[in-house]
Amino acid sequence: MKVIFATGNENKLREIRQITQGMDIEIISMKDAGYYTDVEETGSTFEENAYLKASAIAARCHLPTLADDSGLEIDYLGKEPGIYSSRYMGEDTPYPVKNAELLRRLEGVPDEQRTARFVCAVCYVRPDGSSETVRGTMEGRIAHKIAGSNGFGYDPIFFVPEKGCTSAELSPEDKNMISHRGKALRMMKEILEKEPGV
Ligand code: ITT
Repeated sequence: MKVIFATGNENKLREIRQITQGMDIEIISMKDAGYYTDVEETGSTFEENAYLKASAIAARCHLPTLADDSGLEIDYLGKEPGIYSSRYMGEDTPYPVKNAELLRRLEGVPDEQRTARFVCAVCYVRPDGSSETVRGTMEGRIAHKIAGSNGFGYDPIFFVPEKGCTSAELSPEDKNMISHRGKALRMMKEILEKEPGV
């Protein structure tokens, strides 16, 4: 099954390709499909924004389309940066700066109050406009210092208790096995397998 993945984020795309390897899904990037659109994320939930991105592209290319809207929720900060994760401190601010600022805002906060999660909503929009959305999460807590160079974004400050390290210290395979994105895409696979013609 061929689907467009409506994302401009190369790091996401790399993970999406790794996770869907061996699944009966051929992922076509917007770039490869010859489409580009920077959809305004005006929704108030991950699910709404994933739908906005997937439906905008599906309406233009008339092909089955997936999109991912994801982010980091830090409980102590009232679930910030949440749906604003890529826009936090400005879209062009480098992640080492964003991560250092979040660590600063949590200075002196004990481990039990540093709980956080990565959330990933994946939305599938059919050419007829109907849609399905799933959500995957990965629970953890905000580390006390930046560690690791794998992954992207907030991975270097996201401590995964079951692994005893940050998600930036995990191999891509280990991260994908437990990540919000891995979980959401495996749930979406179940839906896609039931699609007619697949
Ligand atoms: P598209 O909308 O084009 O897909 P984007 O980067 O703008 O790309 P989002 O609006 O969904 O995507 O923002 C997701 C942000 O959440 C991302 O830029 C990271 O800052 C953070 N994030 C999501 N998943 C992550 C992960 O697995 N590891 C680290 N940070 C992650």
